[in-house]
Amino acid sequence: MASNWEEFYATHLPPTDFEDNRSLLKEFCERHNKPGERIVLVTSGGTTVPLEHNTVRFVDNFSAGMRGAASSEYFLEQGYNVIFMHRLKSLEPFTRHFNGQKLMDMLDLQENSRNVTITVKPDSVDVLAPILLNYKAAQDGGRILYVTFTTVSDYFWLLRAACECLAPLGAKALLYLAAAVSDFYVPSYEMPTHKIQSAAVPNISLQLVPKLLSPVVSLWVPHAFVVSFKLETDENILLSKARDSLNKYKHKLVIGNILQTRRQKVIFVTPESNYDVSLTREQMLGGIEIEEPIISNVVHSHTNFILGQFRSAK
Ligand code: 9Z3
Repeated sequence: MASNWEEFYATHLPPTDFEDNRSLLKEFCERHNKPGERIVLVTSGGTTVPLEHNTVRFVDNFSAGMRGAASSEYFLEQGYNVIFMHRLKSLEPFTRHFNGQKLMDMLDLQENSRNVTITVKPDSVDVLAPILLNYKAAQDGGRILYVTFTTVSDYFWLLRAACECLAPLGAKALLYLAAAVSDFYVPSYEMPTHKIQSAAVPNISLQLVPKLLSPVVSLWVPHAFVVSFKLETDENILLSKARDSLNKYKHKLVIGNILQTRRQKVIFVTPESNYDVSLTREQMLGGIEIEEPIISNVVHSHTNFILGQFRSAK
């Protein structure tokens, strides 16, 4: 019998831009599969579940994409090459700092009869310059690849393709699965083609989404360092849920967080122990982001993991 996830791929077509993205992923992974280089796959943002093939309505998963976007910047700082696999229109590394009208407010405009000059306001240069510098360094060095998904099905296709391209890197590949993935969906064959009519209250039946962590860890990238996130709203069950996930999928690390406090505190759950990573009030007021200590801890564990593999291969 086919497993749930195999059945999912058999009954859901790949997104239209899938082959283009697959080529981009392959080229990126081959180019960075060199001694001393590492690649992290960061997934970010929430997936949608369409209710109609010609989609007017969909169910969405909450996530601004801040965790993934901020983490990607810190991974780049630590020398990683980054595949930023994110929900279309969610926050992105670098541009996340200038959301809404912020960028407009940083600019000045002088106009005379001959020409228009746009300049950065002197007090904004200090803010913009370091971000622009890091952005340019990542772009010019070809160290970041952006790929996007919208639906949970797009996400499934992209994640498997990314894993296939990352597999040859072995332990040098890090998966940092911060995207908020739908737990329920309407199977393609049960979905109406056209907009659901409101003459009567529709009866929508949802099915459980297969858990992709299982083939990711055991089949697709068995030598990679896999980190997943666990999101809860009830503090009392977070640790046990995170530990259950680690026991079930046997990956390396689960980072647990509570919706309301996710910017201040997370819990690292490893096979051996668990510990909090948090910011003090002063750090928060000083503009430190929780992703900074999260990434330094993750990178430290990934380095130990690579060294461990290296020693056991000798
Ligand atoms: C997370 O827990 C992320 O940290 C957040 C980040 C989505 C809370 P924001 O994007 O928020 O900064 O606004 N992601 C994983 C969520 C998730 O769906 N996890 C699954 C689960 O909890 C397991 S893969 O069951």
